[in-house]
Amino acid sequence: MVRPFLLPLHPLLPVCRGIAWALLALALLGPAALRAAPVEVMALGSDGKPLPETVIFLESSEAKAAAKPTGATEMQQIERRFVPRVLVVVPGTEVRFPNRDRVRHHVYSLSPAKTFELKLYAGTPANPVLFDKPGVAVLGCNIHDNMVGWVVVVETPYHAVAPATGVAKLPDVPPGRYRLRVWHAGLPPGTPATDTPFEVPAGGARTQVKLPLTASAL
Ligand SMILES: [Cu+2]
Repeated sequence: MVRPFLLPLHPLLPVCRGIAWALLALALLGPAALRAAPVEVMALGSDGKPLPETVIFLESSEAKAAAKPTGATEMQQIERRFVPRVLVVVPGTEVRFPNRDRVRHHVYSLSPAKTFELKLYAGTPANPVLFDKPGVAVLGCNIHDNMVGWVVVVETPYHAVAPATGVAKLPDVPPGRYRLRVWHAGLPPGTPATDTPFEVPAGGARTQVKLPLTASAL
């Protein structure tokens, strides 16, 4: 006979075994309500075409509590462009700005969300920049006026930036009531992210959002 959990015979053995099996079943099956699932958001422009670089995030009080800073995060400079051009982080994240070009850059932000300056440098500046409050920091370079990047600081771990396909994928979202927030750097400066109630059922969700601009706006 197989006694999977408790080997010594004891009067309480069947009870213990019952509890153990119940816990195992709970762990394996789980209440569906607690299981995280993918959420896909198709971001479209006013022309109905995919809108890359759209920032999608899902907010709730539970999401805010779950937002923990990630480890090393980078926004590089390659061929006089920020890569990625749009970076989403949670408050408390340190971002490095390695310069992969032969020319020097002088990266700065005057945005209230984060004001900083990395004076003329080559390579990777020693100190990362700490983004400590929610909002959008618009980055520029003192040397190259056409360089522009955005660090979007959101209080939720459920965020994504739409790739060229326009489909932003948030892999592990627990079911629940959220606010779907949508932002794009091509919106007029200072425009807040759109804010719509959004319910994520067990098993995930798919939706589509449309913004009043086109991919060629940037
Ligand atoms: Cu530069």
